[in-house]
Amino acid sequence: MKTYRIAVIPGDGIGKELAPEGMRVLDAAARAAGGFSLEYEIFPWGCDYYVQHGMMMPEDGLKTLSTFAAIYFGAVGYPELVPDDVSLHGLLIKLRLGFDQYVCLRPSTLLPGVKSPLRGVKPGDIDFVTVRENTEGEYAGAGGRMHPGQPSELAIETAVFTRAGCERVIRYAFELARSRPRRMLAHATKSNAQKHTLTFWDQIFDEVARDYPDVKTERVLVDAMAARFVLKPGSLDVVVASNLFGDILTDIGGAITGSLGLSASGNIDPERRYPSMFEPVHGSAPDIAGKGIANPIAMAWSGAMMLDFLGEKRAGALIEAAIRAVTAEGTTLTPDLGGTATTTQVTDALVAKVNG
Ligand code: GGG
Repeated sequence: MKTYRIAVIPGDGIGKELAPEGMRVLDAAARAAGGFSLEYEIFPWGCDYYVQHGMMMPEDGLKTLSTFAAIYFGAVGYPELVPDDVSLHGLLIKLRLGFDQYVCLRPSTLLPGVKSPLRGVKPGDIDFVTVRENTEGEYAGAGGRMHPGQPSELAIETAVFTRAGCERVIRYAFELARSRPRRMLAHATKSNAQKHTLTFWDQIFDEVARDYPDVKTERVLVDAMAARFVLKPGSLDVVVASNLFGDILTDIGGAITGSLGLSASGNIDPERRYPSMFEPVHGSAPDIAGKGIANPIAMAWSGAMMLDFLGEKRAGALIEAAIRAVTAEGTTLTPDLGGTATTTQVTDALVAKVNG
């Protein structure tokens, strides 16, 4: 029997409550599918760790994690303890960059039984995937502040777009689009205003597109793309976007599919040189942390993406089917979906469905 070693980083806020719930669902799926098991090691890294050690994770954290099959991540951020830019760059972004997880895969799917805030939209009408560039762009951390306290004080944040970095993520998005029935790929840009980086992005997109004549492509300005997510989400199949644009657009993707509490993601190294990392799109939600009402579905769904990536497709599919069954029934839902169930009750319902 195969055993996968999974590094679990619950992180902060609701991440601490959701990681154990996600592991319950994963274990149920492993038992039900058979043929493999999961062995977890928990790493208590995050803002509490920062308060004790002055850093979000140990110096040798990447080396420690490098031997695992995958990373299962909760959420990061607790601004009462650590400024958000310090916590995000000190943990989540450090892992994405350190393990060259250059593809951030974020599906937007309207589940059965879930009501979209958009009028006239029903399950099946929203089913697209955003491929977010995950290691450079606007989150490269390049920049600085000068002349503090002076009238001339200034801050610069430089977006970094490399040929290799753009090409590999755009190529991944084309391959993904080619594997889906509609074979459509839209790329988000703002090259009318960002005359250096995004014109370069557009140019590379057009170059790569020549290798995929069977994929229908579209260039969409990011502001128009944001409106499109809301007004015509059914017209989208695969979207590729830079780091910042992808981050913003996928929160809209969560909103139109009923709740960010349903949005899963994978931070992927497609070449499998390093562990990939799976996490809900939502953050640590300090306002509801400790109340036992956070929605565990995004965490469970991220776990399904992890199993799928590890090659355990049947187990991943069992979790996805359980999620669909629970939302379709609509009797055990957390408050973000209009229900009154607790985190644990929703997880129990997911486990029961996985067990059949
Ligand atoms: N579970 C994801 C999480 O903690 N997200 C916090 C956040 O602000 N993320 C920004 C990003 O995904 O780049």
